[in-house]
Amino acid sequence: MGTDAGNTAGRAHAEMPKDTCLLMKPHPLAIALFLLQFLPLVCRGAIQVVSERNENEAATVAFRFKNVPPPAKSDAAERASFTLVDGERDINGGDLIKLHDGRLPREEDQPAENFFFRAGSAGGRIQLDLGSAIAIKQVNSYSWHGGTRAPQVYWLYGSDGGAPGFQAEPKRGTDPETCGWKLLAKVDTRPKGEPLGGQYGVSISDSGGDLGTFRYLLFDISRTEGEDPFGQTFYSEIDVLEAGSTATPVAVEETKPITQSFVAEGGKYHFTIDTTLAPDLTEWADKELRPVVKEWYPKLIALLPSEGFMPRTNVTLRFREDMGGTPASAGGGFVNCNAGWFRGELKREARGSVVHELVHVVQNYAGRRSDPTATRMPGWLVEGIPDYIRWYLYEPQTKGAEITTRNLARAKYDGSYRVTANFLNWVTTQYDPLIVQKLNAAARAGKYREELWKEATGKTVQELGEEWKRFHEQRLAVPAK
Ligand SMILES: [Ca+2]
Ligand SMILES: [Zn+2]
Repeated sequence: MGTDAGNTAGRAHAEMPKDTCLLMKPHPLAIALFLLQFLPLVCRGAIQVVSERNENEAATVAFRFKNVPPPAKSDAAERASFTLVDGERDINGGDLIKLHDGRLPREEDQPAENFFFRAGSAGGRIQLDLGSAIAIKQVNSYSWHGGTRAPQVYWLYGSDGGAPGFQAEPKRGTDPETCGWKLLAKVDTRPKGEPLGGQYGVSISDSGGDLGTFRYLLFDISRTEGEDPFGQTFYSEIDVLEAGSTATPVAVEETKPITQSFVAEGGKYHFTIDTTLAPDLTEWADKELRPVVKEWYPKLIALLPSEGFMPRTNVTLRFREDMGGTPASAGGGFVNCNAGWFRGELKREARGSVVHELVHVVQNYAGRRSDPTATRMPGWLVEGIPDYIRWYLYEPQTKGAEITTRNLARAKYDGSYRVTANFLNWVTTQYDPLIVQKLNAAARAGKYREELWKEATGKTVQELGEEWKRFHEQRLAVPAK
């Protein structure tokens, strides 16, 4: 634990001061009355904290609220320097720059686009240095998360840096009010007795004009809950609006969904291709991918029949930018396509990889979660079957699964993907044209057993594997061992 809640613990629920203009401690009645008559002259008004929440369903990438202004660009915070005074940043999140880069997360759970304190910690302190003392009209803060990391709990202090004994970076053990800071507001946007998720906007201002003239601001940020380690608010942006300035709202490209829907087999199967995140691939997907999906999804179902099988009737292909090094993947009725990888493979492997993923959609193998008695289909077959169909039935002309002198030495029947595809093709042509169908049907019923190989071919899978390897060694004229 790098930090302790210290003086912040237990304060989160406190009410904010109604009047921050009295500069003196309580005085005898006479002095108080004396001051009161000047109040309208010396008092700046009252600091107001306006906070609003868009519940999860209503939250959009634009962060729009009724009374809290939208996040701003080119405000004073954008030019300020932010310092982590106390506490540790969570490395799954963004750096402090995320708080004043004039950019917003695009969804409720986008850690890298927010700043938040380390999981399990009690929060911390962040200091803003505006470079020089300026009159501040408003301080606004924004956060977004689907759960307990959404609401904001913090105390805000301001200072012009001029008080004697001023400390620019007071740690949590030090009450900022003892070292030249003024408490401006206590923020706690947690709704009572409701789920905390959503998008929050907080606007701190003064009903009498400006908040004050400050060079420094200090945020003492608390976690929203301590029941689990994940009470650290996802802060998306902090704005500081200078008096007399007009804020430029952050421009948000409202992404219009780009989807194309089509059917196959007279409406029996429905498909959607979603290129919202890769608009440049829309035309290719329409011209090149769509016909493949439309033709091959029903074909794959016919190639892999089994008793009582009800194939999925709705399949969505979506292009994504967050898949790292994975070209494509499938899960449920979804095929995920890595937009970056596809861009480089449009003329080569893009379509075939989708055929491979569609086989996964059709495989629909029994898992132990839904059927505790299901046997396990080995991974090399789960991947070998889609590659067999892809390389030998969909695009045999590309010869993508050949055994050559270069890969022969490493080739093993259970080598998965293309190597297993080659093995399955060999067993199909040499022993049993229905071997793939039989293995698939067994796996779908949760009844795959290694004996299936012997029952179908008279040989064990290991014997077949050795024979297959010898076949290639002789074909490539490599002397057998
Ligand atoms: Ca900003
Ligand atoms: Zn696969």
